This record gives sequence, structure tokens and C-alpha cells, in this order.
Amino acid sequence: LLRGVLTARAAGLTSAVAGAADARVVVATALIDDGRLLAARRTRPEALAGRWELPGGSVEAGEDEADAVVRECKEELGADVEPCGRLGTDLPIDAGLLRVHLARLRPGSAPPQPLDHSALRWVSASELDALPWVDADRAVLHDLRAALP
Ligand code: 523
Repeated sequence: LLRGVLTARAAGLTSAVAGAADARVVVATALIDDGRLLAARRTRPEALAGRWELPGGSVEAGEDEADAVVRECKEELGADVEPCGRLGTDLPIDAGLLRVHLARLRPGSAPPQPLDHSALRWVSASELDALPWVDADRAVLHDLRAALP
């Protein structure tokens, strides 16, 4: 009986750990340049269209989060960025969890372009609150303010 209980517990633990590892991770980029943060206006889905976000997207299987930040910024902004650390804690979203990474433009990068958004805007700390952010991103504004001059 004891062995059965221990096996069941071990199996439960394994599936709990596997479940956590399987949670989809979405990275968001807090791209800071010249003391301002890049905000991007979403076009989809309808519920989020028109709301502002930190650009990013799903981490692919086997991909590093920092590599996903670099890839997403190239795809969505046409910019070369250098990730430089996490900001804030994991944020729960419908899709799984959102992790914010700080980043800066690499020297010689093209300026970010709205290749996948309806608008981009460089915002200062005092302008952060006024934007209609998507809910998850709004939760990181406090930490963002501290990261800006
Ligand atoms: N968010 C979010 N904030 C934020 C990003 C980049 C994403 O709340 N800064 C949410 C919005 C979506 C989910 O995360 O529910 C996936 O973001 P999306 O659509 O930008 O990423 P994609 O394009 O990689 O998504 P799929 O192609 O659908 O995997």
C-alpha cells in the first residue's frame, strides 16, 4: 500500500511539474532608448485591438527567452535589440504567462517600425499611465516607471 501511495504521489508531482513546464510563455520587450519606452498598439484579436503593449510573442519550443525577444523585435519592429535582464514578476495571461525583458537597441539598428502594430510610440515615465494598455502590461507599469529616468 505504502509503495502504491508513494508511486501515486510521485506521479502526481511529475505531472504537476510537467504542467508547469508546459505553460506557454510569452515574452514582452521593455525596449528603452534615450530614457523612453517603446509602446506598440495591437491590431488583434479584436478584444485587444487598439490597446497598447510591450512588443513580443510566444517563445518557441526549445528557444531561449532572450532569443525570442530578439526574434520578435526583428519580426515585429525590424529592429536589432539586446536583451538586458528581466523586469518584474511572471504575469498570468489567458495564454499562459507573460515575462517582461528589458532591452536596448543595438548600435546601428534600424529605428523600430510598426510592421505588426497599428502604431508605435516612445513614452516617458510621466506618459505611461495615460495609455490604454492591455491588462497584463498595465500590471508592470510600476516597475517600468522605476526603470525610466
Ligand atoms: N500578450 C500580452 N501582452 C504582451 C504580449 C506581447 C502578449 O498580454 N505584451 C498576450 C496577448 C495574447 C498572447 O499574449 O493573448 C500572445 O501574444 P501575441 O499574439 O502577441 O503573440 P504571438 O503572435 O506569438 O501569438 P501566437 O502566434 O498566437 O502564439
